[in-house]
Amino acid sequence: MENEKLVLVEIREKIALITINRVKSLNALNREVIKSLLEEIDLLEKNGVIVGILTGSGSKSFVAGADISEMYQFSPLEAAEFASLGHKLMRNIEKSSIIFIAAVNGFALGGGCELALACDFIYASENSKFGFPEVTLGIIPGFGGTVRAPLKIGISNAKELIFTGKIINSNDAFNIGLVQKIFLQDKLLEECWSVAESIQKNGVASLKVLKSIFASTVSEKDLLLEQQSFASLFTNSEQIDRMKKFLKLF
Ligand code: CO8
Repeated sequence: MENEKLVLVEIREKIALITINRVKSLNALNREVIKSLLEEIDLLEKNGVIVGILTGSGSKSFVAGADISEMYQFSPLEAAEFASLGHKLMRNIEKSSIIFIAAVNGFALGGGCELALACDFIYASENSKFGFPEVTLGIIPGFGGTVRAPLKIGISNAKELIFTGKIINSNDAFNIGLVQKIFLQDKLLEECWSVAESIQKNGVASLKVLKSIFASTVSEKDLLLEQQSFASLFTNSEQIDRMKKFLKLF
């Protein structure tokens, strides 16, 4: 089990299923997972994959956020490096020529919700849950959520979710435009493959040009501001206290 790959990839007909595989931690993103995702996505692009379906292992979680057990002891410098690594992954997904469908099969919280937002659109299982619990941990979204959520769901919906840290179900996520379609959990991947096949039949050059146009709608300057603000909170005892509380360390 220890030696299992953190990211699993299956390719069929220029469509790749990419599965984050850390089931025991609800697929939380640590540095290793982020680096593996970066490497796998780079390889897929080099191999001419046209559509990627990104999901989480198991039936409970897509990604339950950045790994709190790794983050809680970060210095501001380490937090800045982690945010930079996460931003690189999200931006690579956005700028890549591959069209990414997030297949959200459970919790998509914090960095998990941000990862889904970096994909081109989101399909979800009916049991999925979304939110930005960062404020409950004394931090802020640090993988681009403050930039991409307002673009996708509007500034007030984004502020409501981010300021409250509340967790919403798939129907509420659908109603604010965060999720494009909801499926029964055992049909989610099948439906994603079917849409991926319909996209994959289209002109490859058209898809590539579209990806780059859409990527340019996200402001690099705003992403950098979030990255720097995120790191600044790691000088604050609230962050350590709140994260230790989640980890039951006192
Ligand atoms: N990090 C590390 N471990 C986690 C995480 C996480 N984000 N989420 C769950 N786990 C672990 C739990 O600690 C637990 O481990 P163990 O079995 O060893 O005790 C295991 O996964 C199962 O979790 P639970 O027992 O808590 O399962 P429940 O069904 O009771 O609850 C929840 C599920 C509601 C998802 C709950 O686990 C939870 O609240 N998780 C944390 C969610 C969260 O706050 N996510 C946001 C994290 S912050 C973030 O993502 C910031 C992103 C920006 C980073 C910027 C770069 C630096």
